[in-house]
Amino acid sequence: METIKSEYLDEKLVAVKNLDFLQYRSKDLPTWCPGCGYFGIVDALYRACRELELKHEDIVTVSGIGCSGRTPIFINSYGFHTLHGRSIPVATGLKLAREDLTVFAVAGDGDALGIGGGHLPHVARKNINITFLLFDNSIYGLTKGQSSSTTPYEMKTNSHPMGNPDTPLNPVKLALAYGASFVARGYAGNPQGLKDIIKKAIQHKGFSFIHILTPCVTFDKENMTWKNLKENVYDLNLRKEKKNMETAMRLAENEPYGTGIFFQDKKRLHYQEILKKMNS
Ligand SMILES: Cc1ncc(C[n+]2csc(CCOP(=O)(O)OP(=O)(O)O)c2C)c(N)n1
Ligand code: SF4
Repeated sequence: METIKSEYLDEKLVAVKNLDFLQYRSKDLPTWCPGCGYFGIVDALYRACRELELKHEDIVTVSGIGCSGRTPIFINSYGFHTLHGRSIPVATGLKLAREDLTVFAVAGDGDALGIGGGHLPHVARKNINITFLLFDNSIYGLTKGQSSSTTPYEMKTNSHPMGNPDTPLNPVKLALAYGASFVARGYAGNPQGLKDIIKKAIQHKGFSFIHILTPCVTFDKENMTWKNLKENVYDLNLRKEKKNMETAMRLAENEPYGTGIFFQDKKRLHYQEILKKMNS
């Protein structure tokens, strides 16, 4: 695939080895706070698209509302900034209408597990062939630091200055329990590792769920910080365990910082394959 000519990319920079993934970056440079983990996530996404040689016109990124909701604006492809919590149903409709496209749905932890939490079980059980990226910074970023569905118990936030009284959800366990056929976790501070996971998720036939640990440097100074993540994140492959559901559930329960693929069912038919089979 040739690097596209572009008025907004410095061609000399792009010509430097391995920087041509920048062609997937849009001319609207990210408005996220300096140091936000989301920069690492889109970096990984650009690299995955480049390595799979996806055409710009064949990619669609669908988002909800939140700082994460701005993601499609920063990708040089098609995108849809939808309603709060609705990236999954919109991405589902799109994929059903245009099976040929690579469809990403993205959402923050509030977007995905709070207001939009009801969509996750259904996209998983139907095995819709899209890639879902959950940007989990364990806080509401855009609305200035309220507790979310993944904020740790007792953590002080702007909505709970005396401490969060709620028990957090475990996104990987949820995705496994809902029957997602591909469940993984990545880390915004390791774009190369996250890129490899995203590539495998795109290639997976069925619903792929990627839980991404990513700091909100502005509103979380104690939990999901760069320092905390850097010290604790590790590669699950080091565990050398069999990749079955039982192991995946145990790792999801016990290893909040393990990254890699927890579970993948390569044999299960995805939704459109099932419909074709039924109609044949
Ligand atoms: C129906 C509706 N309810 C509430 C809001 C306010 N709101 C906007 S973004 C957001 C939460 C954002 O947090 P998260 O999904 O974790 O994303 P982040 O900003 O951290 O990327 C809320 C509550 C809204 N825009 N629409
Ligand atoms: S508020 Fe938090 S999540 Fe939003 S851009 Fe800033 S650092 Fe990132």
